[in-house]
Amino acid sequence: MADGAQGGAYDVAIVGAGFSGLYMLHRLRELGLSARVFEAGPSVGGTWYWNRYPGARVDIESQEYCYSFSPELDAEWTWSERYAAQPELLAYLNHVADRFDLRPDIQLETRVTAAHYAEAARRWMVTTDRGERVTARHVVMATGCLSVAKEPDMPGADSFAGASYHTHRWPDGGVDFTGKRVAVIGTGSSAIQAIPQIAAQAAHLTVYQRTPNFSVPAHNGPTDPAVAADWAANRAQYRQEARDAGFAIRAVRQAEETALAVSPEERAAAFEARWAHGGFCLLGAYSDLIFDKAANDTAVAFVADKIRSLVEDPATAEKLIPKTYPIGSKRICVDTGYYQTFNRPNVSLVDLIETPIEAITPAGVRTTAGEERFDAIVYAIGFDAMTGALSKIDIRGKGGAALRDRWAEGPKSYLGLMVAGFPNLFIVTGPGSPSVLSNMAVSIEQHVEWISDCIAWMGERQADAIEASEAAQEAWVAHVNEVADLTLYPQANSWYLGANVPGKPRVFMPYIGGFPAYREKCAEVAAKGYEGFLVTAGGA
Ligand code: NA7
Repeated sequence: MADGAQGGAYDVAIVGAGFSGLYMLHRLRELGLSARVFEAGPSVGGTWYWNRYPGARVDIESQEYCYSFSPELDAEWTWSERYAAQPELLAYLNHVADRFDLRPDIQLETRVTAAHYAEAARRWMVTTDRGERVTARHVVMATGCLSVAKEPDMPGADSFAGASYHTHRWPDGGVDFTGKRVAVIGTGSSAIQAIPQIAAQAAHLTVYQRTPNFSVPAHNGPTDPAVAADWAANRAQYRQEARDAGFAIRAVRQAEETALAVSPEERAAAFEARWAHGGFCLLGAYSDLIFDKAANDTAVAFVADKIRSLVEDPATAEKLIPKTYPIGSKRICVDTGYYQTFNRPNVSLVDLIETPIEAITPAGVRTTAGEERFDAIVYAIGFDAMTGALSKIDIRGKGGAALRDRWAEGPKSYLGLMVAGFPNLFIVTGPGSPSVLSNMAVSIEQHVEWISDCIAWMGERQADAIEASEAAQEAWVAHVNEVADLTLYPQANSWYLGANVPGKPRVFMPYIGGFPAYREKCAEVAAKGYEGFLVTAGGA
């Protein structure tokens, strides 16, 4: 039976009102359960509320980066561009909140600070930064994989007299850089989207690059009416094709042949065609690009030549070409005019490997080559990915064990969904699931549906607790590592490995075995009565 929502007692407490939290609430409502969403931000939207820096847009085509659960929602929403920009994505999520009347159960500007499991009562005690305490049978962490930003750790960062910005929390209403001397620190996806926009406005832009990234053109533009019509006619089939694709991204168009099985001319033509199409599909050109270093080298060489052809100054081009890790082993960026921006007379590039930052000073940035003065510094330095948001909350399971202690050596979970010792605590797209190595929209729907089905199943059996068994968790973690080691991914110092956060254990966090295999495994586990989980009813 569903708990009433009186007295702050819910069936489910959901943390976060982004893509995951909104759909989770909708599904639970359909089951007749009481649920409350706690969202730290002043709006729904999660990632797409916070990341509103200039140029912020999704790197997966909009037609497949959205919910698929409601044909009515699909029918009434149109995407104006091939890759939606942040304002449109935020408008979409707000529309979803309104359309499904979700707002009454969402509490904004409320950060969950703690969640403690009361073993005898089999309930979670959830505490917020407003001093509220509510209880819930289940907690769903819909906290996002890239929601806790890294803070500038360079000496003197607080001393800068100009304006400091972080791409992750851009001021409402934007920033006017006209006439300003601006520094951007970082060259990840956020910076690569922001740099062309800032360069077009600023008097001068200096880009501080520690590790160059591989970037491919988006070829973004207004939605092609023929593409929209094709999707409208074949949406169900295309969505299924996405679910059946390794990264759950239909547009990758994964080829089956291997790179070295074809002639260099044929390979060049294939890469060229995919570069002309734009986006992640370059990595789908051959099946062995993420497994075989020699195959990968062919794609590296292709992109390096592209960079050389796009950047007029040969020395700058060489600095922009990644040389220390395989292509794809860090998420490739999808850009609009990134490399060409370095041809502008008002843009310069500083290679921090050659001349590292010594300090941020009151006037600007000092590297080993000297000090440069700025009016504004933009930090685009990334996130404490995948575990950051969970570690920030004081989560305590059975015996008062803290999740952050259990994960001190790296995150362990069963299917990225649950953690042994933390009954009734679900994670959406947690470490150990495909999450950031997949189309998040597809992965989120699969997780939300699995979790709500599980909660419904428990309700039917009057089960009051479910948790991952230690044995199933250990076996899954071993499998996640085993498949990661079959690929080139661990060769890059990426945030997939926690390598971007000093002191974070080096563990490959997402599951690289492919979304279809993962989805099948989750379905099989559920079909076998939640195999690998311990289920208790009435204390038994
Ligand atoms: P990323 O991809 O983690 O990029 C962060 C960038 O900031 C990257 O170039 C880092 O260089 C650089 N960085 C981080 N710390 C420093 C310091 N201390 N000094 C200089 N440079 C630094 O984050 P994004 O926000 O761009 O993108 C995250 C994801 O969002 C992206 O993959 C998409 O999925 C969307 P490093 O590589 O560590 O040498």
